Amino acid sequence: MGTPQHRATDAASPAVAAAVAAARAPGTTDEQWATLLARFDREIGRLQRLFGEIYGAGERTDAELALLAGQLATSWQERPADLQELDAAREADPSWFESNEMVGGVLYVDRYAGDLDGVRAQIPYFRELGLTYLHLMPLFEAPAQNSDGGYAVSSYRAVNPALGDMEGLTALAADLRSQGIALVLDFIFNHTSDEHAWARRAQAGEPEYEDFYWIFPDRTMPDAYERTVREIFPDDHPGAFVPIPTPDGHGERWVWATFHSFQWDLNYTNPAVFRAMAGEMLFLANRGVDILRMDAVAFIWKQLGTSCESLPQAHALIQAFNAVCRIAAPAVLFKSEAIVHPDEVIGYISPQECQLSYNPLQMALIWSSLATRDARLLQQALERRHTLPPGTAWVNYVRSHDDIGWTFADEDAAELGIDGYEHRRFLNRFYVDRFPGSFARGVPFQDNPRTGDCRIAGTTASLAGLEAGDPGAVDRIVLAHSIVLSTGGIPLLYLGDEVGQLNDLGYVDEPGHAEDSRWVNRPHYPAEAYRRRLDPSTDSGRLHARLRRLLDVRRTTPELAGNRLVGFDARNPHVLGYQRPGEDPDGRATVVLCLANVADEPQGVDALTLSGMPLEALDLVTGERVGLREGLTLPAHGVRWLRTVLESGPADAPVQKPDS
Ligand code: OTU
Repeated sequence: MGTPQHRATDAASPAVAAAVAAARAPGTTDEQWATLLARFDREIGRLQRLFGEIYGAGERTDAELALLAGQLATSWQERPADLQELDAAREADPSWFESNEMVGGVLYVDRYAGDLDGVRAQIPYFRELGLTYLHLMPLFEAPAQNSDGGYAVSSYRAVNPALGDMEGLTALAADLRSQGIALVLDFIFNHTSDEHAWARRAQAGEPEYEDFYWIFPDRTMPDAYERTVREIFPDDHPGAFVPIPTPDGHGERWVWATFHSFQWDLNYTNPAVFRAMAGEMLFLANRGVDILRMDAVAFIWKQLGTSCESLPQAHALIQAFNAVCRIAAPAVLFKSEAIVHPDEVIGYISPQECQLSYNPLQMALIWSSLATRDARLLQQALERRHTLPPGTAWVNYVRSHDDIGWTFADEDAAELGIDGYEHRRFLNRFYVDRFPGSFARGVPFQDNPRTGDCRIAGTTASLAGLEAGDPGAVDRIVLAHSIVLSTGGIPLLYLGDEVGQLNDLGYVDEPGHAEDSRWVNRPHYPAEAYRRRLDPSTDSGRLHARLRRLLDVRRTTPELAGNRLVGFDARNPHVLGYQRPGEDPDGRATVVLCLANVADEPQGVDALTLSGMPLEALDLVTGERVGLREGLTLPAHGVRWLRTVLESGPADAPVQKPDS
């Protein structure tokens, strides 16, 4: 391979080159070393630039970068051989996650399966569903009660002993991978718990660790920051800061805690924090994690006089973490968790930042369309806000473990004559059953009478009408899932929803959960519903069979890969329409036309509207041929995935323009 050793020195400072060279381990082959140096060559210039943007150019920054570079070189060399192979394989196939075979599931280890062995025991069921991606909710060491469902991490290197241990997690990651399932874990990098060793040492007054957090001796700076930041969990504490004792225990000081008082925000203006967290990230990567869910990305950079959300440095920091992975664990992808205005959500998505992102707009508007029986806001979002940069993908979901916030753009709604404020008020009332005739049985979350802010919580089934006994419930659940399965991206199932699990009102009696209504939508494994799943005379059975069918069809429908979507104006406000152009398994240019009726009565798409389509289509779900010349009728909450073969023209010729 010549003398590739010199190339890393070209792109970086001599200090970086020296640190990398010094990190070479005796067992590393020339070929491995050349591979690593090539990655440094590709990424180190970018990392250096980002460090300059974040920390300012200077000797301290250079020294930190050199330390980091050495750490990266060591980490990749310590990476198990199978993961090093995976690195190369995914570099060679960077769009692996855009396949129509990708399907995700998410679960709490303790609630769904007891422990990590219980998760392993469920692998046959995951295979039955066709999962290729499994998100285990935070499973790290955390405070006994105050853990925010694991989002308050006390050690990133230790598994909560009730669930298993690190060896067990590593083994499970390998088992999942051997079954074609990628492991997704959270990277909770905005904050640690107040029981993390760093927080304890800060509490004890060690200056090195006080500098890991935002600690102030009095209210001067907290007051100044709080003039411009949002309250995220007002039920827990007002503002962004909470009081903590001084090291001597006699006085009071203030620490930044965006979420709960026991979740302390890390101070990324300190480069030592970045380096420490890069170390934790790579530790997890080397255990076999495939995708890191980047928690609370919007909050990681603070600046006086701003909202302290989605600031440019937040992006620079995530890009720097991305560069770290490209060098030391290139198989790993990031998924952005930004549940904010759609203009901000998109800002985190690129191959250089987060390759994947939750799609909170689609999620919120699915529920909006079911409440209003009007598909237009969702239609507009699909036509306007669905496109992504190449090399990235949405993670589409019906609901998550969190609350549902109505994160659509008011400007978009205004174009349809909808007042954003009033619409959110309506949706909140509708979904907590304070609207006459509502089929939904959700509960309010963080109802803030002072600001008028409110979000809602509930399982898919309870929100869709199953708890209320509404006859449309199963159809609505299928409809919601058909959208996340067919619009493009990775569909993510909240496991248990596929058998219609209902709200868990028992959470109020669980230690530490009563104050957080999101626990209503985090039920324990719904054993009864799972038992009924093969019985077609039950709601669970009907739901499971229909979702299984959609999952199977998705897997064998190549048009559903990737993200290309062309709107289809069904000329009926109750009917959502979109086309997925592509090629069928025989290589013919095709379009899959997806239609969904969000109304409670049958709705038609007339013959004129369909006149631009070929004469007939194949209904992919029922296997029937469907004539398109007479128009179509969709039953209440009905869904169709119709493949038409284009008579001529290239695969990318759209059948109908969004505005025609
Ligand atoms: C995330 O959510 C997690 O999903 C939550 O479960 C955690 O409690 C929280 O971070 C703290 O770790 O406010 O209501 O995008 O919507 O980051 C959920 C902004 C949350 C927030 C999101 C946060």
